[in-house]
Amino acid sequence: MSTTDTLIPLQQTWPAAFVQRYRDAGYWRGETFPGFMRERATQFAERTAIVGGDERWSYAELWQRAETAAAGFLALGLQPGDRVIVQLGNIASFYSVVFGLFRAGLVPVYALPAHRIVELSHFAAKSQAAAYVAAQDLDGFDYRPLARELQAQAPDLRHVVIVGDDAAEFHALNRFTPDAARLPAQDPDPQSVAFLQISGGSTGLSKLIPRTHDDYIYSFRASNELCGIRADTRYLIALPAAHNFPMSSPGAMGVLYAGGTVVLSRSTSPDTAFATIAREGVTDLGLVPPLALLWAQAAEKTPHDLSSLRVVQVGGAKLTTEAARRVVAGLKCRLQQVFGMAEGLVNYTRLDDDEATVLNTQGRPISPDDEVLVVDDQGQPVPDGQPGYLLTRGPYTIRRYHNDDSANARSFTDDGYYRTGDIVVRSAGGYLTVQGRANDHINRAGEKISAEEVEDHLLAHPQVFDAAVVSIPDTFLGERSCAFIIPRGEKPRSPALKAWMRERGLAAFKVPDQIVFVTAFDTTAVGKTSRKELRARLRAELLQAEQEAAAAAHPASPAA
Ligand code: AMP
Ligand code: DBH
Repeated sequence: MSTTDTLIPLQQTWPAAFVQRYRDAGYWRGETFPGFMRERATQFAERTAIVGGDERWSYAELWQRAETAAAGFLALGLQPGDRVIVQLGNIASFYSVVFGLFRAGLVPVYALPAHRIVELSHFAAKSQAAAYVAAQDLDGFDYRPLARELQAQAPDLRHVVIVGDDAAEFHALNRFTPDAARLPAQDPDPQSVAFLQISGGSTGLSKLIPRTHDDYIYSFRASNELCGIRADTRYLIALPAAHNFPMSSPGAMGVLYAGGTVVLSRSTSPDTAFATIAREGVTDLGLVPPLALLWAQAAEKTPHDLSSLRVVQVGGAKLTTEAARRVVAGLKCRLQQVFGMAEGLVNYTRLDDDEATVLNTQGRPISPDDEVLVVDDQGQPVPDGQPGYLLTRGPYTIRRYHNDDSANARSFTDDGYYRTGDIVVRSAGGYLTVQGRANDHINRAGEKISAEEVEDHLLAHPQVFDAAVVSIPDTFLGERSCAFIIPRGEKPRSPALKAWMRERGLAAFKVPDQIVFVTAFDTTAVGKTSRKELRARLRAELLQAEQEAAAAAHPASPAA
Protein backbone atom coordinates (compact mmCIF):
# COMPACT_ATOMS: atom_id res chain seq x y z
CA MET A 1 0.00 0.00 0.00
CA SER A 2 1.33 3.42 -0.87
CA THR A 3 0.60 5.89 1.85
CA THR A 4 2.26 8.79 0.04
CA ASP A 5 -1.07 9.70 -1.61
CA THR A 6 -2.46 10.51 1.78
CA LEU A 7 0.50 12.45 3.21
CA ILE A 8 -0.73 15.57 4.94
CA PRO A 9 1.07 18.44 3.20
CA LEU A 10 3.74 20.29 5.14
CA GLN A 11 2.80 23.92 5.34
CA GLN A 12 4.15 27.09 6.82
CA THR A 13 2.90 30.21 5.16
CA TRP A 14 2.71 33.86 6.07
CA PRO A 15 0.18 36.29 4.56
CA ALA A 16 1.41 37.82 1.28
CA ALA A 17 2.02 41.27 2.78
CA PHE A 18 4.30 39.75 5.42
CA VAL A 19 6.18 37.69 2.84
CA GLN A 20 6.79 40.86 0.87
CA ARG A 21 7.92 42.74 3.96
CA TYR A 22 10.31 40.01 5.14
CA ARG A 23 11.83 39.74 1.67
CA ASP A 24 12.12 43.48 1.19
CA ALA A 25 13.84 43.82 4.54
CA GLY A 26 16.42 41.25 3.42
CA TYR A 27 15.51 38.64 6.05
CA TRP A 28 14.37 36.03 3.58
CA ARG A 29 16.98 35.74 0.88
CA GLY A 30 15.95 32.58 -0.90
CA GLU A 31 18.73 30.51 0.63
CA THR A 32 18.29 26.80 1.39
CA PHE A 33 20.10 24.29 3.59
CA PRO A 34 21.65 22.27 0.76
CA GLY A 35 22.36 25.50 -1.10
CA PHE A 36 24.37 27.14 1.67
CA MET A 37 26.23 23.99 2.62
CA ARG A 38 27.28 23.37 -0.98
CA GLU A 39 28.67 26.89 -1.08
CA ARG A 40 30.57 26.49 2.18
CA ALA A 41 32.05 23.22 0.94
CA THR A 42 33.69 25.20 -1.85
CA GLN A 43 34.44 28.38 0.06
CA PHE A 44 35.87 26.68 3.17
CA ALA A 45 36.73 23.28 1.67
CA GLU A 46 39.73 22.51 3.86
CA ARG A 47 38.56 24.18 7.06
CA THR A 48 37.33 21.96 9.88
CA ALA A 49 33.53 21.86 10.02
CA ILE A 50 32.88 19.19 12.66
CA VAL A 51 34.91 17.65 15.46
CA GLY A 52 33.22 14.76 17.27
CA GLY A 53 34.80 11.78 19.00
CA ASP A 54 37.52 10.56 16.65
CA GLU A 55 35.98 12.29 13.66
CA ARG A 56 37.32 15.53 12.30
CA TRP A 57 35.62 16.55 9.07
CA SER A 58 36.46 19.38 6.73
CA TYR A 59 33.65 21.26 5.01
CA ALA A 60 34.39 19.34 1.81
CA GLU A 61 34.15 16.04 3.67
CA LEU A 62 30.93 16.97 5.47
CA TRP A 63 29.32 17.82 2.14
CA GLN A 64 30.62 14.69 0.47
CA ARG A 65 29.25 12.57 3.31
CA ALA A 66 25.93 14.41 3.14
CA GLU A 67 25.64 13.68 -0.59
CA THR A 68 26.45 10.02 0.03
CA ALA A 69 23.78 9.87 2.71
CA ALA A 70 21.32 11.61 0.36
CA ALA A 71 21.95 9.05 -2.39
CA GLY A 72 21.59 6.20 0.11
CA PHE A 73 18.26 7.47 1.45
CA LEU A 74 16.88 7.86 -2.07
CA ALA A 75 18.17 4.40 -3.04
CA LEU A 76 15.94 2.94 -0.31
CA GLY A 77 12.97 4.22 -2.27
CA LEU A 78 12.22 7.29 -0.19
CA GLN A 79 10.56 10.07 -2.16
CA PRO A 80 11.26 13.79 -1.83
CA GLY A 81 8.88 15.19 0.80
CA ASP A 82 8.96 12.01 2.91
CA ARG A 83 9.52 12.57 6.61
CA VAL A 84 12.37 10.86 8.42
CA ILE A 85 12.73 10.72 12.19
CA VAL A 86 16.32 11.35 13.25
CA GLN A 87 17.43 10.21 16.70
CA LEU A 88 21.17 10.56 17.04
CA GLY A 89 23.33 11.86 19.83
CA ASN A 90 26.15 14.36 19.63
CA ILE A 91 28.05 12.54 16.92
CA ALA A 92 29.42 13.92 13.65
CA SER A 93 27.01 11.78 11.62
CA PHE A 94 24.11 13.78 13.01
CA TYR A 95 25.11 16.56 10.60
CA SER A 96 25.88 14.37 7.57
CA VAL A 97 22.49 12.68 8.02
CA VAL A 98 20.59 15.93 8.43
CA PHE A 99 22.31 17.66 5.50
CA GLY A 100 21.94 14.42 3.51
CA LEU A 101 18.18 14.50 4.11
CA PHE A 102 18.06 18.17 3.08
CA ARG A 103 20.09 17.38 -0.05
CA ALA A 104 17.67 14.58 -0.95
CA GLY A 105 14.60 16.77 -0.42
CA LEU A 106 13.61 14.63 2.58
CA VAL A 107 12.31 16.17 5.79
CA PRO A 108 14.02 15.43 9.11
CA VAL A 109 11.86 15.13 12.22
CA TYR A 110 14.10 15.81 15.20
CA ALA A 111 13.82 13.46 18.16
CA LEU A 112 16.01 13.74 21.27
CA PRO A 113 18.14 10.82 22.47
CA ALA A 114 16.01 10.62 25.65
CA HIS A 115 12.80 9.93 23.73
CA ARG A 116 11.36 6.44 23.90
CA ILE A 117 8.54 4.55 22.21
CA VAL A 118 5.78 6.79 23.58
CA GLU A 119 7.32 9.90 22.06
CA LEU A 120 8.63 8.25 18.89
CA SER A 121 5.36 6.58 17.98
CA HIS A 122 3.63 9.92 18.46
CA PHE A 123 6.13 11.66 16.13
CA ALA A 124 5.76 8.85 13.60
CA ALA A 125 1.97 9.04 13.63
CA LYS A 126 1.78 12.83 13.48
CA SER A 127 4.43 13.21 10.78
CA GLN A 128 3.55 9.99 8.89
CA ALA A 129 7.28 9.24 8.92
CA ALA A 130 8.52 6.85 6.26
CA ALA A 131 11.87 6.18 7.90
CA TYR A 132 13.76 6.29 11.18
CA VAL A 133 17.48 6.95 11.59
CA ALA A 134 18.95 6.02 14.96
CA ALA A 135 22.31 5.51 16.58
CA GLN A 136 23.14 1.90 17.29
CA ASP A 137 23.67 2.85 20.91
CA LEU A 138 24.27 5.93 23.01
CA ASP A 139 25.17 6.10 26.67
CA GLY A 140 24.56 2.38 27.04
CA PHE A 141 21.11 2.42 25.41
CA ASP A 142 20.56 0.20 22.37
CA TYR A 143 18.23 1.86 19.85
CA ARG A 144 17.74 -1.24 17.68
CA PRO A 145 15.04 -2.85 19.85
CA LEU A 146 13.36 0.57 19.98
CA ALA A 147 13.44 0.63 16.16
CA ARG A 148 11.71 -2.77 16.06
CA GLU A 149 9.04 -1.61 18.45
CA LEU A 150 8.52 1.57 16.44
CA GLN A 151 8.19 -0.34 13.17
CA ALA A 152 5.61 -2.59 14.76
CA GLN A 153 3.56 0.43 15.84
CA ALA A 154 3.97 2.72 12.85
CA PRO A 155 2.61 1.24 9.62
CA ASP A 156 3.96 4.08 7.44
CA LEU A 157 7.51 3.56 8.69
CA ARG A 158 9.13 1.48 5.98
CA HIS A 159 12.86 1.90 6.58
CA VAL A 160 15.24 1.98 9.51
CA VAL A 161 18.81 3.19 9.12
CA ILE A 162 21.31 2.57 11.89
CA VAL A 163 24.44 4.61 12.52
CA GLY A 164 27.05 2.23 13.96
CA ASP A 165 28.97 -0.93 13.17
CA ASP A 166 26.17 -3.42 13.67
CA ALA A 167 22.90 -2.48 12.02
CA ALA A 168 21.39 -5.94 12.66
CA GLU A 169 18.51 -6.48 10.15
CA PHE A 170 18.38 -2.76 9.34
CA HIS A 171 20.17 -0.58 6.79
CA ALA A 172 23.57 0.73 7.81
CA LEU A 173 24.46 4.35 7.13
CA ASN A 174 28.09 3.35 6.63
CA ARG A 175 27.09 1.09 3.72
CA PHE A 176 25.49 3.93 1.76
CA THR A 177 27.35 4.63 -1.48
CA PRO A 178 27.65 7.82 -3.52
CA ASP A 179 25.45 8.10 -6.59
CA ALA A 180 25.29 11.61 -7.99
CA ALA A 181 22.73 10.55 -10.60
CA ARG A 182 20.13 9.98 -7.90
CA LEU A 183 20.37 13.43 -6.39
CA PRO A 184 17.79 16.09 -7.23
CA ALA A 185 19.00 18.56 -9.84
CA GLN A 186 17.36 21.45 -8.02
CA ASP A 187 17.46 22.69 -4.48
CA PRO A 188 14.13 22.91 -2.66
CA ASP A 189 11.87 25.96 -2.66
CA PRO A 190 13.27 28.30 0.04
CA GLN A 191 9.77 28.83 1.38
CA SER A 192 9.04 25.14 1.71
CA VAL A 193 9.21 23.32 5.03
CA ALA A 194 12.76 22.07 5.62
CA PHE A 195 12.20 20.03 8.78
CA LEU A 196 9.91 19.39 11.74
CA GLN A 197 11.24 20.53 15.09
CA ILE A 198 9.38 19.47 18.23
CA SER A 199 7.86 21.60 20.95
CA GLY A 200 8.42 20.82 24.60
CA GLY A 201 4.69 20.14 24.82
CA SER A 202 3.02 22.35 27.41
CA THR A 203 -0.29 20.53 27.07
CA GLY A 204 -0.25 16.87 26.20
CA LEU A 205 2.26 15.43 23.76
CA SER A 206 4.84 17.41 21.82
CA LYS A 207 3.68 19.26 18.75
CA LEU A 208 5.49 19.23 15.41
CA ILE A 209 6.89 22.56 14.28
CA PRO A 210 7.34 23.06 10.53
CA ARG A 211 10.17 25.52 9.80
CA THR A 212 11.04 26.79 6.34
CA HIS A 213 14.51 27.22 4.83
CA ASP A 214 14.04 30.98 4.55
CA ASP A 215 12.74 31.60 8.06
CA TYR A 216 15.18 29.36 9.91
CA ILE A 217 18.25 30.45 7.99
CA TYR A 218 17.34 34.05 8.79
CA SER A 219 17.13 33.21 12.50
CA PHE A 220 20.66 31.85 12.72
CA ARG A 221 22.26 34.22 10.22
CA ALA A 222 20.95 37.13 12.32
CA SER A 223 21.96 35.29 15.52
CA ASN A 224 25.50 35.04 14.21
CA GLU A 225 25.74 38.81 14.09
CA LEU A 226 24.37 39.25 17.63
CA CYS A 227 26.56 36.48 19.04
CA GLY A 228 29.75 37.38 17.17
CA ILE A 229 29.99 34.04 15.33
CA ARG A 230 32.65 34.05 12.62
CA ALA A 231 34.83 31.69 10.60
CA ASP A 232 37.28 31.45 13.53
CA THR A 233 34.55 30.48 16.05
CA ARG A 234 34.94 27.09 17.71
CA TYR A 235 31.56 26.31 19.22
CA LEU A 236 30.98 23.51 21.73
CA ILE A 237 27.70 21.58 21.54
CA ALA A 238 27.15 19.85 24.88
CA LEU A 239 23.34 20.04 24.92
CA PRO A 240 21.53 17.51 22.67
CA ALA A 241 22.40 18.54 19.09
CA ALA A 242 18.82 18.18 17.85
CA HIS A 243 17.43 20.66 20.35
CA ASN A 244 16.53 24.01 18.85
CA PHE A 245 18.91 26.01 21.07
CA PRO A 246 22.18 24.21 20.17
CA MET A 247 20.84 23.84 16.62
CA SER A 248 20.13 27.45 15.84
CA SER A 249 20.75 30.02 18.55
CA PRO A 250 23.26 30.40 16.92
CA GLY A 251 24.09 26.74 17.43
CA ALA A 252 25.67 24.38 14.96
CA MET A 253 23.70 25.78 12.02
CA GLY A 254 24.91 29.31 12.71
CA VAL A 255 28.49 28.14 13.07
CA LEU A 256 28.39 26.07 9.86
CA TYR A 257 26.82 29.00 8.03
CA ALA A 258 29.72 31.19 9.20
CA GLY A 259 32.43 28.67 8.29
CA GLY A 260 33.40 28.01 11.92
CA THR A 261 34.02 24.71 13.70
CA VAL A 262 31.37 22.74 15.58
CA VAL A 263 32.91 20.75 18.44
CA LEU A 264 30.70 17.99 19.85
CA SER A 265 30.73 16.81 23.42
CA ARG A 266 28.96 13.55 24.18
CA SER A 267 29.04 14.25 27.85
CA THR A 268 27.80 17.18 29.89
CA SER A 269 30.21 16.46 32.71
CA PRO A 270 32.63 19.36 33.23
CA ASP A 271 35.63 17.01 33.43
CA THR A 272 35.12 15.67 29.93
CA ALA A 273 33.90 18.92 28.43
CA PHE A 274 36.73 21.00 29.92
CA ALA A 275 39.34 18.69 28.39
CA THR A 276 37.62 19.17 25.03
CA ILE A 277 37.48 22.96 25.46
CA ALA A 278 41.20 23.07 26.23
CA ARG A 279 42.18 20.70 23.42
CA GLU A 280 40.06 22.36 20.73
CA GLY A 281 40.39 25.96 21.87
CA VAL A 282 36.62 26.33 22.16
CA THR A 283 35.54 29.98 22.00
CA ASP A 284 31.76 29.81 22.51
CA LEU A 285 29.22 27.43 23.99
CA GLY A 286 25.58 27.18 25.04
CA LEU A 287 24.26 25.70 28.29
CA VAL A 288 21.07 25.41 30.31
CA PRO A 289 21.18 27.10 33.75
CA PRO A 290 21.87 24.02 35.92
CA LEU A 291 24.81 22.99 33.75
CA ALA A 292 26.11 26.54 33.61
CA LEU A 293 26.17 26.60 37.43
CA LEU A 294 27.82 23.21 37.64
CA TRP A 295 30.48 24.13 35.09
CA ALA A 296 31.10 27.50 36.74
CA GLN A 297 31.74 25.77 40.05
CA ALA A 298 33.96 23.11 38.49
CA ALA A 299 35.92 25.75 36.55
CA GLU A 300 37.30 27.19 39.76
CA LYS A 301 39.31 24.05 40.42
CA THR A 302 39.95 22.59 37.00
CA PRO A 303 43.48 21.85 35.78
CA HIS A 304 42.30 22.50 32.20
CA ASP A 305 42.98 25.79 30.47
CA LEU A 306 39.64 27.44 29.67
CA SER A 307 41.09 30.77 28.62
CA SER A 308 39.97 30.32 25.00
CA LEU A 309 36.34 30.86 26.10
CA ARG A 310 34.90 34.12 24.85
CA VAL A 311 31.14 33.82 25.39
CA VAL A 312 28.93 31.40 27.28
CA GLN A 313 25.28 31.49 26.35
CA VAL A 314 22.70 30.37 28.85
CA GLY A 315 19.07 29.66 27.99
CA GLY A 316 16.25 27.15 27.88
CA ALA A 317 15.12 27.98 31.40
CA LYS A 318 15.31 31.01 33.66
CA LEU A 319 18.74 32.04 34.88
CA THR A 320 18.35 34.01 38.08
CA THR A 321 20.46 37.09 38.69
CA GLU A 322 22.56 35.43 41.36
CA ALA A 323 23.13 32.38 39.19
CA ALA A 324 24.13 34.67 36.32
CA ARG A 325 26.73 36.34 38.56
CA ARG A 326 28.18 32.98 39.49
CA VAL A 327 28.39 31.85 35.89
CA VAL A 328 30.39 34.95 34.95
CA ALA A 329 32.68 34.63 37.96
CA GLY A 330 33.30 30.92 37.45
CA LEU A 331 33.77 30.69 33.69
CA LYS A 332 35.52 34.06 33.46
CA CYS A 333 34.01 34.99 30.12
CA ARG A 334 31.15 37.03 28.79
CA LEU A 335 27.60 35.84 29.48
CA GLN A 336 24.83 36.02 26.92
CA GLN A 337 21.31 35.13 28.03
CA VAL A 338 19.11 33.41 25.44
CA PHE A 339 15.36 33.10 25.72
CA GLY A 340 14.01 31.22 22.75
CA MET A 341 11.52 28.67 21.55
CA ALA A 342 11.44 26.09 18.79
CA GLU A 343 8.32 27.87 17.45
CA GLY A 344 10.46 30.89 16.59
CA LEU A 345 11.12 34.03 18.64
CA VAL A 346 14.60 34.19 20.13
CA ASN A 347 15.82 36.93 22.49
CA TYR A 348 19.42 37.66 23.34
CA THR A 349 21.17 40.03 25.65
CA ARG A 350 23.64 41.87 23.43
CA LEU A 351 27.38 41.39 23.84
CA ASP A 352 27.81 45.11 24.58
CA ASP A 353 24.89 45.40 27.02
CA ASP A 354 25.65 46.77 30.47
CA GLU A 355 26.08 44.33 33.33
CA ALA A 356 22.65 44.94 34.89
CA THR A 357 20.90 44.08 31.62
CA VAL A 358 22.92 40.90 31.14
CA LEU A 359 22.35 39.74 34.71
CA ASN A 360 18.69 40.69 35.05
CA THR A 361 17.01 40.14 31.71
CA GLN A 362 16.58 37.40 29.15
CA GLY A 363 17.37 39.78 26.31
CA ARG A 364 15.41 41.29 23.47
CA PRO A 365 14.25 39.88 20.12
CA ILE A 366 16.61 39.22 17.24
CA SER A 367 14.66 41.11 14.62
CA PRO A 368 13.30 44.65 14.32
CA ASP A 369 10.28 42.90 12.78
CA ASP A 370 9.66 40.58 15.73
CA GLU A 371 6.34 41.89 17.02
CA VAL A 372 5.92 41.38 20.73
CA LEU A 373 2.73 41.90 22.73
CA VAL A 374 2.48 41.57 26.49
CA VAL A 375 -1.18 41.18 27.42
CA ASP A 376 -3.50 40.51 30.37
CA ASP A 377 -6.15 37.79 30.74
CA GLN A 378 -8.49 39.74 28.45
CA GLY A 379 -5.83 40.04 25.77
CA GLN A 380 -5.32 43.77 26.47
CA PRO A 381 -1.76 45.11 26.33
CA VAL A 382 -0.26 45.85 29.77
CA PRO A 383 2.14 48.77 30.32
CA ASP A 384 5.89 48.14 30.25
CA GLY A 385 7.09 46.96 33.63
CA GLN A 386 3.91 44.95 34.29
CA PRO A 387 3.80 41.17 33.88
CA GLY A 388 1.64 39.73 31.13
CA TYR A 389 1.37 36.90 28.60
CA LEU A 390 3.86 37.06 25.77
CA LEU A 391 2.43 36.90 22.24
CA THR A 392 4.60 37.20 19.18
CA ARG A 393 4.74 37.07 15.41
CA GLY A 394 7.58 37.78 13.04
CA PRO A 395 9.87 36.64 10.23
CA TYR A 396 10.88 33.36 11.88
CA THR A 397 7.92 32.57 14.15
CA ILE A 398 5.51 29.92 12.92
CA ARG A 399 1.87 30.54 12.12
CA ARG A 400 0.82 26.92 12.63
CA TYR A 401 1.83 23.49 13.93
CA HIS A 402 1.73 20.45 11.68
CA ASN A 403 -1.34 18.22 11.74
CA ASP A 404 -2.86 19.54 14.95
CA ASP A 405 -6.04 21.60 14.54
CA SER A 406 -6.82 21.90 18.22
CA ALA A 407 -3.31 23.11 19.12
CA ASN A 408 -3.51 25.58 16.25
CA ALA A 409 -6.83 26.91 17.49
CA ARG A 410 -5.42 27.32 20.99
CA SER A 411 -1.94 28.57 20.25
CA PHE A 412 -2.46 31.31 17.66
CA THR A 413 -4.57 34.45 17.69
CA ASP A 414 -6.76 35.34 14.72
CA ASP A 415 -4.17 37.83 13.55
CA GLY A 416 -1.38 35.28 13.60
CA TYR A 417 0.34 35.85 16.93
CA TYR A 418 1.82 32.79 18.63
CA ARG A 419 0.75 32.50 22.27
CA THR A 420 4.06 31.55 23.85
CA GLY A 421 2.54 30.65 27.24
CA ASP A 422 5.31 32.62 28.93
CA ILE A 423 4.65 35.38 31.44
CA VAL A 424 7.14 38.20 30.97
CA VAL A 425 7.83 41.78 31.93
CA ARG A 426 9.01 44.07 29.15
CA SER A 427 11.22 47.04 29.92
CA ALA A 428 10.99 50.38 28.14
CA GLY A 429 14.01 49.30 26.08
CA GLY A 430 12.20 46.17 24.87
CA TYR A 431 14.12 43.70 27.07
CA LEU A 432 12.13 40.78 28.45
CA THR A 433 12.39 39.21 31.86
CA VAL A 434 10.68 35.84 32.18
CA GLN A 435 8.42 35.54 35.23
CA GLY A 436 6.85 32.15 34.73
CA ARG A 437 4.39 30.16 32.66
CA ALA A 438 0.69 30.46 32.01
CA ASN A 439 0.26 26.71 31.48
CA ASP A 440 1.08 23.91 33.79
CA HIS A 441 4.34 22.66 32.55
CA ILE A 442 7.54 21.82 34.27
CA ASN A 443 10.77 23.27 32.93
CA ARG A 444 13.20 20.69 34.28
CA ALA A 445 16.65 22.02 33.48
CA GLY A 446 15.41 23.20 30.09
CA GLU A 447 13.48 20.00 29.31
CA LYS A 448 9.80 20.88 29.14
CA ILE A 449 7.31 18.43 30.63
CA SER A 450 3.56 18.62 30.23
CA ALA A 451 1.75 18.01 33.54
CA GLU A 452 -1.22 16.71 31.60
CA GLU A 453 0.81 14.14 29.66
CA VAL A 454 2.40 12.71 32.82
CA GLU A 455 -0.96 12.65 34.66
CA ASP A 456 -2.42 10.66 31.76
CA HIS A 457 0.27 8.03 32.12
CA LEU A 458 -0.15 7.82 35.88
CA LEU A 459 -3.89 7.35 35.49
CA ALA A 460 -3.22 4.26 33.39
CA HIS A 461 -1.76 2.52 36.48
CA PRO A 462 -4.25 0.19 38.19
CA GLN A 463 -3.33 1.49 41.66
CA VAL A 464 -3.72 5.16 40.76
CA PHE A 465 -7.14 6.68 41.32
CA ASP A 466 -6.20 10.27 40.47
CA ALA A 467 -3.00 12.23 39.89
CA ALA A 468 -1.90 15.85 39.71
CA VAL A 469 1.60 16.76 38.55
CA VAL A 470 3.17 20.07 39.53
CA SER A 471 6.50 21.87 39.29
CA ILE A 472 8.45 22.47 42.49
CA PRO A 473 11.35 24.94 42.67
CA ASP A 474 14.63 23.05 42.81
CA THR A 475 18.05 24.50 43.52
CA PHE A 476 19.80 22.34 40.96
CA LEU A 477 17.24 21.71 38.22
CA GLY A 478 15.41 25.03 38.48
CA GLU A 479 12.18 23.03 38.65
CA ARG A 480 11.51 19.40 39.42
CA SER A 481 8.30 17.44 38.98
CA CYS A 482 6.14 16.19 41.80
CA ALA A 483 3.16 13.88 41.35
CA PHE A 484 0.38 13.95 43.94
CA ILE A 485 -1.41 10.64 43.80
CA ILE A 486 -4.61 9.31 45.30
CA PRO A 487 -4.11 5.55 45.38
CA ARG A 488 -6.77 3.07 44.35
CA GLY A 489 -6.77 0.15 46.77
CA GLU A 490 -3.32 -0.70 47.97
CA LYS A 491 -0.83 2.16 47.76
CA PRO A 492 1.87 1.46 45.15
CA ARG A 493 5.50 1.95 46.12
CA SER A 494 7.11 5.05 44.61
CA PRO A 495 10.16 3.29 43.08
CA ALA A 496 7.89 0.64 41.55
CA LEU A 497 5.61 3.30 40.12
CA LYS A 498 8.58 5.17 38.63
CA ALA A 499 9.96 1.96 37.13
CA TRP A 500 6.53 1.23 35.66
CA MET A 501 6.50 4.69 34.02
CA ARG A 502 9.87 4.04 32.43
CA GLU A 503 8.79 0.61 31.25
CA ARG A 504 5.83 2.16 29.48
CA GLY A 505 8.43 3.69 27.19
CA LEU A 506 8.27 7.27 28.38
CA ALA A 507 11.36 9.49 28.23
CA ALA A 508 13.06 9.24 31.62
CA PHE A 509 13.02 13.00 32.23
CA LYS A 510 9.20 12.84 32.37
CA VAL A 511 9.12 10.34 35.23
CA PRO A 512 8.16 12.34 38.37
CA ASP A 513 11.11 13.25 40.57
CA GLN A 514 8.96 13.08 43.65
CA ILE A 515 5.72 11.28 44.49
CA VAL A 516 3.41 12.31 47.32
CA PHE A 517 0.42 10.14 48.23
CA VAL A 518 -2.71 11.89 49.44
CA THR A 519 -6.11 10.56 50.39
CA ALA A 520 -8.15 13.14 48.48
CA PHE A 521 -7.88 16.32 46.47
CA ASP A 522 -9.85 18.84 48.51
CA THR A 523 -12.34 20.66 46.41
CA THR A 524 -13.35 24.27 46.97
CA ALA A 525 -16.75 25.29 48.35
CA VAL A 526 -18.24 24.94 44.89
CA GLY A 527 -17.11 21.35 44.90
CA LYS A 528 -15.36 21.67 41.56
CA THR A 529 -11.77 22.61 40.85
CA SER A 530 -9.91 23.08 37.63
CA ARG A 531 -6.75 21.01 37.24
CA LYS A 532 -4.88 24.27 37.16
CA GLU A 533 -6.20 25.46 40.54
CA LEU A 534 -5.73 22.02 42.02
CA ARG A 535 -2.11 21.89 40.91
CA ALA A 536 -1.49 25.40 42.25
CA ARG A 537 -2.98 24.51 45.63
CA LEU A 538 -1.05 21.24 45.98
CA ARG A 539 2.16 23.01 45.03
CA ALA A 540 1.55 25.77 47.62
CA GLU A 541 0.74 23.26 50.35
CA LEU A 542 3.86 21.23 49.70
CA LEU A 543 6.09 24.30 49.66
CA GLN A 544 4.59 25.49 52.93
CA ALA A 545 5.09 22.11 54.55
CA GLU A 546 8.72 22.08 53.36
CA GLN A 547 9.29 25.58 54.75
CA GLU A 548 7.83 24.59 58.09
CA ALA A 549 9.98 21.50 58.20
CA ALA A 550 13.07 23.59 57.41
CA ALA A 551 12.15 26.12 60.09
CA ALA A 552 11.68 23.33 62.62
CA ALA A 553 15.09 21.91 61.73
CA HIS A 554 16.83 25.31 62.05
CA PRO A 555 14.86 27.16 64.72
CA ALA A 556 17.49 29.93 64.98
CA SER A 557 17.27 31.08 61.36
CA PRO A 558 14.89 33.97 60.68
CA ALA A 559 11.63 33.11 58.98
CA ALA A 560 11.63 33.80 55.23
P1 AMP B 1 9.87 25.04 23.40
O1 AMP B 1 8.62 25.76 22.95
O2 AMP B 1 9.68 23.64 23.76
O3 AMP B 1 10.97 25.23 22.43
O4 AMP B 1 10.34 25.71 24.76
C1 AMP B 1 10.51 27.09 24.82
C2 AMP B 1 10.21 27.58 26.19
O5 AMP B 1 11.36 27.42 27.04
C3 AMP B 1 9.92 29.05 26.26
O6 AMP B 1 8.61 29.35 25.85
C4 AMP B 1 10.18 29.32 27.74
O7 AMP B 1 9.09 28.88 28.52
C5 AMP B 1 11.36 28.42 28.04
N1 AMP B 1 12.63 29.18 27.97
C6 AMP B 1 13.55 29.14 26.98
N2 AMP B 1 14.59 29.95 27.27
C7 AMP B 1 14.33 30.53 28.47
C8 AMP B 1 15.02 31.47 29.30
N3 AMP B 1 16.21 31.98 28.95
N4 AMP B 1 14.42 31.84 30.46
C9 AMP B 1 13.22 31.33 30.82
N5 AMP B 1 12.53 30.44 30.08
C10 AMP B 1 13.07 30.03 28.92
O1 DBH C 1 14.20 26.36 25.24
C1 DBH C 1 14.21 26.52 24.02
O2 DBH C 1 13.43 25.93 23.26
C2 DBH C 1 15.22 27.47 23.43
C3 DBH C 1 16.09 28.16 24.25
C4 DBH C 1 17.02 29.04 23.70
C5 DBH C 1 15.29 27.65 22.05
O3 DBH C 1 14.44 26.97 21.23
C6 DBH C 1 16.22 28.53 21.49
C7 DBH C 1 17.10 29.23 22.33
O4 DBH C 1 16.26 28.69 20.15
